Amino acid sequence: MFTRAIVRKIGKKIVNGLTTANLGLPDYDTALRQHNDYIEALKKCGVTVTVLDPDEQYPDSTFVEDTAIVTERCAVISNPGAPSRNGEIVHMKEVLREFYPQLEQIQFPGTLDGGDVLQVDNHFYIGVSERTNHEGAEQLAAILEKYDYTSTLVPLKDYLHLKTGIAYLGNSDLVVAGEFSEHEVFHEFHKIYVDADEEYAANCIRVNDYVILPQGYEKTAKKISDAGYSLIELPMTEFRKLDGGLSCLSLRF
Ligand code: CIR
Repeated sequence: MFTRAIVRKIGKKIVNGLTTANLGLPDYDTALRQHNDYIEALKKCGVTVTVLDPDEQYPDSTFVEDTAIVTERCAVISNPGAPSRNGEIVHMKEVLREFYPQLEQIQFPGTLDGGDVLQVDNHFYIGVSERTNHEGAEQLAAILEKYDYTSTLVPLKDYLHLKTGIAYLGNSDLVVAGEFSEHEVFHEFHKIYVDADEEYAANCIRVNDYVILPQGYEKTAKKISDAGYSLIELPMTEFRKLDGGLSCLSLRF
């Protein structure tokens, strides 16, 4: 059960965010509307949302998920692997202190993006990616162990982040796309497969009684709905242009 979420309003500089998507530049006004819809959706799920001011120093700073790992027992400030994003953690550390008096932190030479961390009950899957190096993943595993959590490292082949291609809904239901569809590490889960042409929809989030899904991915929406979940579908076109998905836009705890 999530009671809180932290999001950061988009700034005008969002157009300068990192991307590999080749979908053009995001439109600020549309992105702002989509972000507002996102906040409303979280509220509908019963979550109290802390909305941080835009941070024009960091174009990607609306993707707050990458700056921390928040759990029931601890919070860990990450160490984002993209140099242009690393400074985002400074303010997030201040913000999270209000909720978690004792914060853990990933240290150089370890790097880690929160988007590479998937929690499944008391176990964590940690992607080793272009952003999260082995050292960073090992540091996180060691921190989590102190709090009686277990973890598995998952080297990535293609995806930017682990959660770009995977989401855990609960009840052993795992939404998987691309390289994770047949990955041996996830063999024991009940899989909801996302077709290649709907790959972006694999980054969905379960928030209490709902699964929030990007709008326009009808096959995936049907599969998740058929599995018994209530859906909220949100337009995400502008964030997709920056390789950003639904999970990236909030820290939920
Ligand atoms: C970046 O490349 O860092 C941002 N443009 C997108 C971050 C997406 N975050 C995530 O998947 N957790």
